[in-house]
Amino acid sequence: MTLEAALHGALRAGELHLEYQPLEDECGHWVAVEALLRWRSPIYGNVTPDQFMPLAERTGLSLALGEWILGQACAELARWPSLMVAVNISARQLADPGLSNQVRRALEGAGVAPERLALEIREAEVARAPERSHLALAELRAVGVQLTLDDFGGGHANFAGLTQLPVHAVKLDRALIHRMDVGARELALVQAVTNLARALELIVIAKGVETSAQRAHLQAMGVRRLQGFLVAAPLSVDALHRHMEAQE
Ligand code: G
Ligand code: G
Ligand code: NA
Ligand code: MN
Repeated sequence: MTLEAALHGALRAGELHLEYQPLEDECGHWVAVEALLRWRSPIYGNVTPDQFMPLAERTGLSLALGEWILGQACAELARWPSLMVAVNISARQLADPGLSNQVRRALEGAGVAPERLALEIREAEVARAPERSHLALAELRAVGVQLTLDDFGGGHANFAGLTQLPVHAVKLDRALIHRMDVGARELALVQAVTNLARALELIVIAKGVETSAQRAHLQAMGVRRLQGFLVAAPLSVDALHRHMEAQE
């Protein structure tokens, strides 16, 4: 069976699930989680989204996957009243005129308030279709969800466009965070991007934080949301649940 055929059956066969990677606040409390799609295929073994999302985008299957992910993440979120959940939205989904209604239905179905859902849109995708993306984001914003520009500063940075983009937060690209270890100029870059975002009244989130030196620098810069292996790797629902019970 081809990967494409296997992926088509995966949703119905229950081979997909979500893991959740936490984001910590300045006190080290977990305040949000990012939903990350996982596929355990009986034929191909564990397949990462890097391997199958491009295929799902080409075939349009990412629309059905995306709808399932939104519903599942909202349903699972109902278990953790103190957390927000972030869901990645693909380019196809963002281009789909039905997206904002789909988001509304997922929230209503799970009885989750819109403010507790964040949607992450990759900057590269906004850059590819700026006008259409802008309209889609404005519509989602009207639903009341939080909007995050993902992988910000990762080579597609459109600083001029950022002043008009209806997002609440930017998530700094992992490469920016990793390069902080290189030296003072790399640190200065992260500081400058952070200052820019803050001047535009955007929340700044860092992903890919792996070392306590990175955490210390980011905290000194006033970055209050950190995500990465230093905080925690992506967790199963059960592992997250155990942690949340212990944190209460
Ligand atoms: O979690 P992992 O390293 O396997 O993710 C690899 C890539 O796939 C990342 O860029 C991530 O944003 C993306 N990804 C993970 N889960 C989802 C999802 O639910 N929807 C979309 N569109 N992308 C996802
Ligand atoms: O592109 P995105 O950040 O959405 O990809 C998420 C994936 O990145 C997760 O599946 C996870 O395995 C991986 N990841 C999460 N935290 C870190 C980190 O601190 N360092 C690295 N290298 N990868 C990470
Ligand atoms: Na990855
Ligand atoms: Mn993301």
